[in-house]
Amino acid sequence: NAVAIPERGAIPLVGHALRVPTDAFTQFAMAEARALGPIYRLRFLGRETLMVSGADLVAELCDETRFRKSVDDLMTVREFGGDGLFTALGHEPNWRKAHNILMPAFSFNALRAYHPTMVFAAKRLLAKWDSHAGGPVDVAGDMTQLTLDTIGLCGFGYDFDCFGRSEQHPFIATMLRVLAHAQKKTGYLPGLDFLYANAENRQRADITAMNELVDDIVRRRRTELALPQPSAAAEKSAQKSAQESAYESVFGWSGSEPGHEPASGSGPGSAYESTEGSAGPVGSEPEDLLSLMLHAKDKDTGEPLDDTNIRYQVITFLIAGHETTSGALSFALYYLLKHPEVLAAAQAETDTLWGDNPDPDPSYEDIGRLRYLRQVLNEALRLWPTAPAFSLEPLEDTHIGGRYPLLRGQTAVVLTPMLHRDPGWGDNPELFNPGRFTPEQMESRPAHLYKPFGNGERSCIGRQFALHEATLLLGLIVHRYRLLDHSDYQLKIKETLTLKPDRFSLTPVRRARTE
Ligand code: MNH
Repeated sequence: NAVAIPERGAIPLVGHALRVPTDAFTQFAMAEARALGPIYRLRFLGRETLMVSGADLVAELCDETRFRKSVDDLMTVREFGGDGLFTALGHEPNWRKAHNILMPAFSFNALRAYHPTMVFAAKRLLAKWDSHAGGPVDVAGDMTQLTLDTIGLCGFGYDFDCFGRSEQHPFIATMLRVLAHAQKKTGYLPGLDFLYANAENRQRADITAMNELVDDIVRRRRTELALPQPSAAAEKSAQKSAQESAYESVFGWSGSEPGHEPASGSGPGSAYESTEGSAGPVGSEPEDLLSLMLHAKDKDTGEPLDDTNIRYQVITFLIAGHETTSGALSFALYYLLKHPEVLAAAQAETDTLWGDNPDPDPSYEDIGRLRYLRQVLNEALRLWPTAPAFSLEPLEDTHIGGRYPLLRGQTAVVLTPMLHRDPGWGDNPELFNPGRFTPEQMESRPAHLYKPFGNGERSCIGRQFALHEATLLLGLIVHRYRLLDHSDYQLKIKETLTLKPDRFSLTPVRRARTE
């Protein structure tokens, strides 16, 4: 007894495509969910998709014995992500291979080893904000620079040094253009290729530029490995200044630049205090993402990743490893700005840890103690999950909710921002309330009501990395600054596949201290 699925009137072939603003797809889909309900159909240029946000339906879709991730909606991302982890089909051999190989880079031990590097990167952001002396800062822009620096250093031993350069690192503009185009392109009408030729040419050129950076990162690591003497490596990279050229700001793990060695796992030591390299002799590189990509072998097949796949993985991690975290930090700061009582509670928490010290050196364990700030972050990711959707396909023809047919080859999209506003969240799901994420609240709530990191084995591999990095930075920010809403900012969402607050600025002012 199948039941009709709500949908708007559609034009043959084109379907609903003309209604859909491709640069604001998520907000459109949210409005439609409010009007049409927890499940509705979208027809898009001959494809049809179920848009799902009801908690009970999502719980079913999260059953991995019945559904798997679909990349049909990610085809424009696959043009540069290839069979990298994010855009690989689950049954493509390279997915499990890379999953096996790269998981160790996200263990708790690995996270502990990244911690000093994350602190190092966070302090460069604080230094920039200090230098603004009471003026406004571009929040999403600065968060993007911070998170790109962090994934570059932690994952690849590569320093984008975003705060050290007068102009934005070209990778950022290129990547944002590529993502925006990948989103827009989903709405291209068939047969009108000539209309899109210019944009497509630029996209190809942008992807080539990103690949060149990636190849440079890989080549540098391989070259440094091959160098016979540590001193040779040290001299070589010491000669290069961070600003020398767009793509030339690498600091080898061989540690020639004070304070720039990435997390190496090769001992404690603070990444921003050491005066000489400490990451070990040339020839023994750190266990970061890049070294696993280059050398580790899959336990099942005994094979390493091939060169083409490595390129896709580096691109994938450079993008997935920072865009969403940047947005999450920006939304969290937005809510802290707009909720003085929440900001005060967060500051009480950091004061308990770090007292009057305006410039603490947080330990790894400290970050786990910032429980309230973690709740703030969780709640920001509830209202604005920065990766706002994920897609599933049934393994066999089936029904969901016992009545809505879903056939093999069709896809269902989980619309996370609306799942996160399901009645299961109570009467006022639009209200920002970190109290929703106390341990008691979390235990008493169905797990599938909250999916900011996706589901199952295809869920986010970087979740703990992102939460640690973001909590650490929020802690340091609220401990050091008051936040002024100098422009009475009104939230506007910018979509480039991920979500961010658009043109959001605030004014950080150093907190008065008693000493
Ligand atoms: Mn992340 C998958 C959200 C941070 C690397 N990430 C996903 C998915 C979501 C997601 C949702 C599942 C998408 C899907 O099912 O199609 N990720 C986030 C959010 C943050 C985030 C909201 C920050 C906040 N992600 C990170 C970081 C990294 C990372 C940081 C890397 C350092 N994410 C990935 C990768 C995948 C992924 C890689 C694909 C995993 C797989 O399919 O095996």
